Amino acid sequence: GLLRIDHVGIAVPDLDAAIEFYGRVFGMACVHTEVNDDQGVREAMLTVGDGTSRLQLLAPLRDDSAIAKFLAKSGPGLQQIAYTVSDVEAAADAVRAKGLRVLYEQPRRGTAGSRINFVHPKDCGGVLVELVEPLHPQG
Ligand code: V0V
Repeated sequence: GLLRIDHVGIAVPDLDAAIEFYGRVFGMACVHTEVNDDQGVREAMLTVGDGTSRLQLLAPLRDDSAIAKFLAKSGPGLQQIAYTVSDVEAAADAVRAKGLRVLYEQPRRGTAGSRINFVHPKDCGGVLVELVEPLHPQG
């Protein structure tokens, strides 16, 4: 099952400008940045309030990346909601068993050594759902 909301992901054209915006307007702290070449993103993780909620800013590395396509089609904005799971293979299997399309046969590498997979947005009411197994799951 799902443990909690891991993060909410927002597509942005300029990562540094977005980090500056969320810090200045909402006081959010950037706690991690990373380039994920496989996913074609430069990303930043920001904590909200007490640090238990997180926002992920996603900027495209390349024109053919998922984030570049999303920005071209929909513009900047909410791109995904991610749920923490303790076992990403089991979570993906459970979703597949309900007849939904999971994007990858095997999990791929996500932020900070996590393992990730996605449920197709067309099977989730227009929402791209990410399943995240953190490197060090808590609870
Ligand atoms: C596309 N669509 C979306 C969407 N992206 N709907 C809701 N939310 C999104 N994010 C819609 C799109 O408007 C189309 O609607 C339809 O889905 C099919 O789109 P498409 O153009 O045929 O397909 P693509 O090429 O845009 O691909 C969509 C998918 C792609 C979801 C397959 O974005 C993908 O593979 N995403 C998973 C990887 C990802 O998002 N990586 C970046 C984050 P109509 O026009 O048919 O109605 S990386 C990350 O989160 C990391 C590293 C982490 O958390 O650790």
